[in-house]
Amino acid sequence: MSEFTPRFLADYQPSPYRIHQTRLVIDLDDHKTKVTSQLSMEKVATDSQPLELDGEHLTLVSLLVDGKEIAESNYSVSDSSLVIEGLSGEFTLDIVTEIDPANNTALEGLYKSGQAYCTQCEAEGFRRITYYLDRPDVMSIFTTKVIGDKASYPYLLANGNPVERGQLENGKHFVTWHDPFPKPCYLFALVAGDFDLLADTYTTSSGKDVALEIFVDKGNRSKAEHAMASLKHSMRWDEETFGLVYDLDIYMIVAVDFFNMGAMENKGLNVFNSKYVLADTASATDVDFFNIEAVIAHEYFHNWTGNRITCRDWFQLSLKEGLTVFRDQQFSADMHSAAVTRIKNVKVLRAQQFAEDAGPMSHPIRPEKVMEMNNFYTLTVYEKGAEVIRMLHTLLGKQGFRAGMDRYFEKFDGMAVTCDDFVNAMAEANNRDLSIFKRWYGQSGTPEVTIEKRYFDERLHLTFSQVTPASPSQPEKQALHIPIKVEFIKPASNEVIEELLELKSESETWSFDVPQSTVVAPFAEFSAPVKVHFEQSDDELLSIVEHAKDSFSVWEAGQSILRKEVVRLMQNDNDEISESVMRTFQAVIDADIDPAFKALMLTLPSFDEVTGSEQNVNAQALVEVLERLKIFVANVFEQPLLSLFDESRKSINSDAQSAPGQRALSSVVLNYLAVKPEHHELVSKLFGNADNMTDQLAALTIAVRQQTSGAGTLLQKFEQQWINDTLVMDKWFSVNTNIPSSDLFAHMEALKTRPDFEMTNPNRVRALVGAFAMQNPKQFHCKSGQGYNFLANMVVEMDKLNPQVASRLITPLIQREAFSGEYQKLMTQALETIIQSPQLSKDITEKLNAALAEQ
Ligand code: 7MF
Ligand code: ZN
Repeated sequence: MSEFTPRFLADYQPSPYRIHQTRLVIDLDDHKTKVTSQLSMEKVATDSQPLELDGEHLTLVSLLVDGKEIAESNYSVSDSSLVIEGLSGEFTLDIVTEIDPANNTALEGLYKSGQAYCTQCEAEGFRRITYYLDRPDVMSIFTTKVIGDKASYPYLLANGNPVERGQLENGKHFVTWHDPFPKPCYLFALVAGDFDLLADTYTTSSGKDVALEIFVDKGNRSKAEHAMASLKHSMRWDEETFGLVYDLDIYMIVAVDFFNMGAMENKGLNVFNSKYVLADTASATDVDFFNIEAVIAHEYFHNWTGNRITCRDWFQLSLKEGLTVFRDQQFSADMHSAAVTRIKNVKVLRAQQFAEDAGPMSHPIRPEKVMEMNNFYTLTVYEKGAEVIRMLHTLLGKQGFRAGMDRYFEKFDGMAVTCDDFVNAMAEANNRDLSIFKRWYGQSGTPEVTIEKRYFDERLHLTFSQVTPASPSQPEKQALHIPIKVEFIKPASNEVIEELLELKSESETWSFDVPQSTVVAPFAEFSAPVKVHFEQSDDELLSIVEHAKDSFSVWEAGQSILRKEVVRLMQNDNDEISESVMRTFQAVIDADIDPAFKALMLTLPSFDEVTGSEQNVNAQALVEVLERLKIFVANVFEQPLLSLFDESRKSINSDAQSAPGQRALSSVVLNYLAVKPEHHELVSKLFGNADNMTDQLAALTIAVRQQTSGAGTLLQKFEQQWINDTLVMDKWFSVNTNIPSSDLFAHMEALKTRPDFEMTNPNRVRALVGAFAMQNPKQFHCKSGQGYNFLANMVVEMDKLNPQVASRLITPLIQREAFSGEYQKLMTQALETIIQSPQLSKDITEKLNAALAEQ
């Protein structure tokens, strides 16, 4: 266990050596790829530190210093480094290593995805390609010559611009690429393969033509059109919103089937998980289309926030990720409904990030201690990180934020910097003191804000108090700088007043000249990532639903009524639904609002949203209450829901623009109706008539969850139709894990033995194992512990092949805090079986240590 040691932010030291130029020659071969690296280096430190190059899973073939061999006593090789002594001033290293991409199941460094070679270097994958200073503050100019068999690999790609190409003997050819921008090695990329190419051009606002190229598996070209349109929209948006223009002559995207994450922003050569590129209406859902656009935008936006200005060290990851997620969220909000986009972001934050921040791996958005960097690509760094940027945007205003961004690029373009540097640029450009605000970067845990309301002296007095729960590494938490947008809804007129309050201490009171029964809607737009405690009557909440201007506040008030109902039903098994819930549903069903927003208003809080805010939850009781509430609603509103279903189905054909919203609404409505067997026919009809994946998958999912009599047949039909489409078959595997009965376990074992279930394909494993643990709380939390044990076994199996993916899968097992004792005990037992296995990865070890230390 203790063979692994953590690194600390406090220990950061600049690199004693620089790498001015990196010249690579990569001669591709499945098992013996030869990597020749010529590094033009300089020692900048004056003390006697040796050069320590990182390297893992490498075979060192040869090493020259300034063209000459050196004595064996002057260097040493271990399984993680090459250390060279006696270097000074400027010198050149020639290093030849050999690697085995075909056996690289971890999918880090250079590996094979199907027939193609590709790379993934962030965070520390470059060290699996050659010995190097694998840290983001070492920036170098790369020239990369790629050599491969011409018939099998007609496309040989790397970062930057192609500068030379030619034929070689034995059917090989080569292409040399030069990237003029200095970059850290985590942004290096290489791809070789045979693809279909979708090509286009984009003219920047400064009049330059950029070649846009998307490479996909043969036969999939038409499925890249949406990604291409999304790329052009992203490029235009960044010019218009931030004045940021693309800087190379070519922008390439390659879609691969075997990928650990969503996508990667390598300079000029993004590599994407094919699920975030390929789409047509028959095979991809509206949500897929939305996500593709968002991921394309995210990776594109990294070109400025991440690549042009990068991170000094990996503790600063949120510098690029929080900021880039904020940028992609703003882009999605501009391209679609801002309200719906914001609510969806908040749902993810509360359901997932809040749980992470309450669990054993809780960390600040700028962590202080890291054992395995891959474990810190988290919802906290990304999503809470984006919320922290959003708070700056709220505090400084749109123009102030833009001024801060301009200042940031002026000061730091071409550099590797820190989160502090970013906030300082914002502070300087706006002449503001953000010293208290900076605490958001260093403090973990979700702050809790309690609001007290009093009325006297003809004024309304609001007291806001904040507490961040203590955590083992941070027993004393400081007060944070919290922007609080508040709406006041005046009685009778329902006139709305908006205020922005800034809470900077433990507690503060503001008073307002408004009438006595003014309704207060705090945290409009979800202006800070906090939990709020505020006693509000159902009448007040209903008044917010009806009159608040901010759509987030409207949705939040509706959800508060539903959350209160869930908690109430957990305490007694009363068969009535409260008057307020009835009034909310009635008002929403009747309201003339955007269908996508109506769909969100009619959606009950999810299992994860409830466990993200409640404690000591009996998981089975919660599943049962959510089911009961669904049945109540279906019974009481049967007729209006039927009409709503008909209406939304009709308007899909008449208005293409609102069709995704209407489809979302009709599936939320059908989800209620389908609890009644007499409406199962609607489900099979939706499936049978579907000409798009959104409807087809919605119908199939509802059929499986409700176990309609036709469910088995629909699963078969779907499988027959899509057996040759990998991405759609991932959906099929996922739907299968929604079976509510305990037959599921035998069924999943059978699924695992299918030839198309491969443990080496992360998408397929997540489709089965991830979907089960996240989407089927009833069986995952079953009282036999079978659900937990299934996950534990899969984690152990996966860890041997791909530690990064295993380490993400384990998440629901280590987040025990919300559950009552019996569940926590069973989860802990499952974790204890994992720790028995020999040779666990650093990734899994770090999480197990954290989780088991808690007990
Ligand atoms: C949108 O951040 C939002 C987040 C790292 C890999 C992509 O660009 C990235 C990479 C992980 C987790 C989430 C995302 C990414 C990664 C991601 C993708 C699209 N730098 Br790990
Ligand atoms: Zn990113």
